[in-house]
Amino acid sequence: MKPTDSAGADPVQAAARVRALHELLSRYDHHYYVLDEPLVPDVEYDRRMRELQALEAAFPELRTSDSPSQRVGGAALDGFEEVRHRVPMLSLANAFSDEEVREFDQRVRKGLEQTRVRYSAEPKLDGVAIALTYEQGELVQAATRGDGQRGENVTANVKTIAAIPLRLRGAGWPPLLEVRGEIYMPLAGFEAWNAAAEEKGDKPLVNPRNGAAGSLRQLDSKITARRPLAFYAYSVASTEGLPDGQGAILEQLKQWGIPVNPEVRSVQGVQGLQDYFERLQGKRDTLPYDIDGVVFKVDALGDQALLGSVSRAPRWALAQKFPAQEEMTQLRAIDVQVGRTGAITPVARLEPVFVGGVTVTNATLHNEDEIRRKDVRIGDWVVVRRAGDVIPEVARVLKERRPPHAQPFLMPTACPVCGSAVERNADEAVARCTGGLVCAAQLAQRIQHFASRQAMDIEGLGEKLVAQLVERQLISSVADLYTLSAESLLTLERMGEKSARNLLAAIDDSKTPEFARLLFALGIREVGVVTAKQLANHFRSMEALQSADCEALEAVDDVGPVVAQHVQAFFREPHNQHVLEALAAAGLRYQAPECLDGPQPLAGQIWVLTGALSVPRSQARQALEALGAKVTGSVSGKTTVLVAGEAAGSKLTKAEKLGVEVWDEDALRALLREHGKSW
Ligand code: I6G
Repeated sequence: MKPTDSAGADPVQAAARVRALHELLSRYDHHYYVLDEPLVPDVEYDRRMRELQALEAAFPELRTSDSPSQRVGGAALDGFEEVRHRVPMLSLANAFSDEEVREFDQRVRKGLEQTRVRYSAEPKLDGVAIALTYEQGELVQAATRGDGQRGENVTANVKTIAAIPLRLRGAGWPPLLEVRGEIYMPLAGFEAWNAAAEEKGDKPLVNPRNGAAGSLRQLDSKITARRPLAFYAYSVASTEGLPDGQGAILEQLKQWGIPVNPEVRSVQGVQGLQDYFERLQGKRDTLPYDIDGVVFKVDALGDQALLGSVSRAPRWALAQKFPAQEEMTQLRAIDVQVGRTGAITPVARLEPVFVGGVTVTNATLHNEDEIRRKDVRIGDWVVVRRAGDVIPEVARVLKERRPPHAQPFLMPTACPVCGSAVERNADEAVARCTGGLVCAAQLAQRIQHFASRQAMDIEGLGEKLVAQLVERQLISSVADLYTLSAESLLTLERMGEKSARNLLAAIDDSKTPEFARLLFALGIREVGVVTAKQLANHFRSMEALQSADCEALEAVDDVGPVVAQHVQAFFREPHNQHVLEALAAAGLRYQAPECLDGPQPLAGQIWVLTGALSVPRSQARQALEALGAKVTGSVSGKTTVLVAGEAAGSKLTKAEKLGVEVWDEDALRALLREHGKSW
């Protein structure tokens, strides 16, 4: 379909096109909001909307109150008119436990003299209740709940919400239909809105519910029109002329184009209520909107009438609430925690508070910027949020309750665990401890990285073993690996003499690594295998690398200002210097990179080394790599040659099974000699 040139259209053509666009856009809305099946991408929707707006601008007499273009908002109001509800908007009785739900079901069964009752169950959205009046199928009024008797006329604002049809679809609707439901702000819209607000330096919305309520209270509906709002219907003011039953009514509303929550279910008896509650509670964190509980309603309209209402709440309905996700408490202190990668996270120590079903004493403050943004101070009253299994967080500060002695937080300059300097890059939110090689909080992970295949390749030093070594304080830095004794290893769980011997041999074998491997093993931030190789080839010695300034570092391929800064921070840290000295003292001697310009006769070949060789395995590997071979740790069908030393085990068996060529050490030596190399 091609857009019409509005300027050139004649009035008859324009009127026909406007009618077609009304139909088209409301069909798009219906598929998007009610059927949850968008028909066209947003850009196409926007194109059609602009076409309609252009036609209405050229022919103002074609602009009707039910035009989809009216969703952009109109002239600002001075205030909201009061609206008297034809039928009072009741509230719901609340239940906070399964016991109260059982009692509700008991009362209902007794009142109806039934043994098992059919209920309609739905999520209870955390939004704003609204009453929508349709006369002859056209939306004529939208009113807030107010005190249940009188609300505010927010029609102009509600008309901007694309999910709410301005005209009902199909046929058969009563001449007067009052639909009630909840206007809410979907979480994605809320987050996008706040991200944009933050970028512009505007005040963010406190939460989706406040976002929805605030949006509806705008006197200028053009502002509401820009807010991401949506709607689900949950009941009607009068059931006259409608099908029998809550579920059937909602189904009918859907046919008329009114969005109904897809989670609505028909359930049987108290077990059905409890199962539904549990299912929704489990699903809560994955829903695209906030809910604070579920609503149960006796389904049959006759039964509802029999039960009636009491003190402004129907006896036939109940809201079962989830435990509150937000609570107030006082922030006693802010400590910092050091994560396994050195990331430093400020943690709020709180007066214990019951929230989200558990007692919370600590909550994350994420990082320094978040603390500044929320203006959190020690001593403040804060709102703590615990949603599902997510770590509790300090959501916001109650500034009006701020005590005069409240103290701003200062990020420590030294790591609380190891005392090393704390660094923070200008483009990062997270502060980090630079004592990667000594910090106990980071030690286990660092050691594992140090020993890993692409680093020092120490076979047999697995996660559980490293955890034990750190826990028993047998090592406090990677250098201590080289002073481990068989006696101390034998004190560990599941460590026999043979394993201890093998491990010590593997550690010893790693004492002559290539320079690049050692660099990678040190775990300098953002220095991966490739960058480590580039740095090693460029500087060729630890001394040259350590004394390089940022300019010299950035001259290396792959190294930008961030990596250069990490390298410098690492070598500046005295703790790291001590570990390098201790490694040297323990006999570690790295090998400067070979000149890689020579011939590469083994290029494209994959070699594996196994068993005991007369030289450390790392040395043999380097010699092979200098000839262009790739040396890997496991045998497969792709392996070119397996070099088997003394007491070779499972790798040799596997190679034989796969028909991989197997050499002994002498054959390898001869090959190296042939190419003018040796070890
Ligand atoms: O189904 C419902 C969802 C939420 C409701 C309801 C509600 O209040 C926020 N309130 C009433 C009075 C009824 N159903 C009948």
